[in-house]
Amino acid sequence: MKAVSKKIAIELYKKVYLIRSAERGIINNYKRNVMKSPMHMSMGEEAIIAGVCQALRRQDQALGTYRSHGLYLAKTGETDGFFAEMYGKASGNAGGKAGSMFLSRPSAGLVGVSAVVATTIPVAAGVAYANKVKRNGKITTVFFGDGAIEEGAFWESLNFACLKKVPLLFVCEDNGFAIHAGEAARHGYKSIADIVGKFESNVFTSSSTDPEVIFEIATKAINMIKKTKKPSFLHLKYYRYLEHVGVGEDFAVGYRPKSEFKKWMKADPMKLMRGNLLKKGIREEAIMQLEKIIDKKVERSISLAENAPDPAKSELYKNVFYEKG
Ligand SMILES: Cc1ncc(C[n+]2csc(CCOP(=O)(O)OP(=O)(O)O)c2C)c(N)n1
Repeated sequence: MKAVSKKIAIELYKKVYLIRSAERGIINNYKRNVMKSPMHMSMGEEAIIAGVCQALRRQDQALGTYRSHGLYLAKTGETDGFFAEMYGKASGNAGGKAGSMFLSRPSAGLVGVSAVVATTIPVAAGVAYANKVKRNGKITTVFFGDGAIEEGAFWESLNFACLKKVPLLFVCEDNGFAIHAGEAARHGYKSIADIVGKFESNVFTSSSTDPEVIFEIATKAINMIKKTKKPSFLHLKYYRYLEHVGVGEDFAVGYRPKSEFKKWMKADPMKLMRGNLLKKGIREEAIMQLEKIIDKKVERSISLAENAPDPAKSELYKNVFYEKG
């Protein structure tokens, strides 16, 4: 692995820490029932999100799933609209109508995310195809869980993207579970990387939780899209720290042992990235200062969201599809 510069390492840590800090803010307040949106937390997946987003330019696009707090924060860097959206307030990024599961910010390249498994994959293939036709040089990324591979939409999109050679980066974030169902109960195949490798694509795999490693792989994958004019596919393993939906642990359910969590925690993305900064000679006090700034930004956004007005009644039917009846 080539050494990542100090500048990029700091940017990676800022992304990872922002995601962790923002989600801590959600956990601390969610139990007061002030945020009405179901929460699918990003904790554990930060290396993937930070690493891939760091390899993208602002104008490059991303689409994701209901588990996209991290993606929104890494792609936009903003927290005011994020938290107001969690609180369903008028100042929310989508006026309080999207909540946690439908985040978007096209101006920062976040095209959209969806609560319906696999639905943004064909949209991403279309966005990437449009970029190819327009010759604008943009790269599109689509993040999805391993459960999405069981949907026909994934295979149709993969085939279309490889046939038309669109500038698309597929990112499979594989935590081994679809809600509580493990791989053995779902997969009729041995290795997704082997299968996708038979398509006209560039395939990369990793189970690293080091944001620097993921950044390097994502950079290679993007360079390969440009060089070969074929889509790239990342198969990346991670461990979901919290329950499928909600802000607590779920080890008592019995589908996965806490010992696994403890093993993955030894290579926690935030811990690894903090260690990387220290190894690069960045001082502990400088890191703490950076963390303090991010925590303050999160606290301020939460306070603004708490005190923001609800959307006006007159806004209820604006920008939504509904049947008059
Ligand atoms: C089309 C569709 N089928 C079923 C569901 C219910 N559902 C929500 S999340 C989920 C599991 C998806 O697992 P995975 O894609 O691996 O993502 P993860 O939640 O692990 O990030 C399911 C089945 C849904 N939202 N959409």
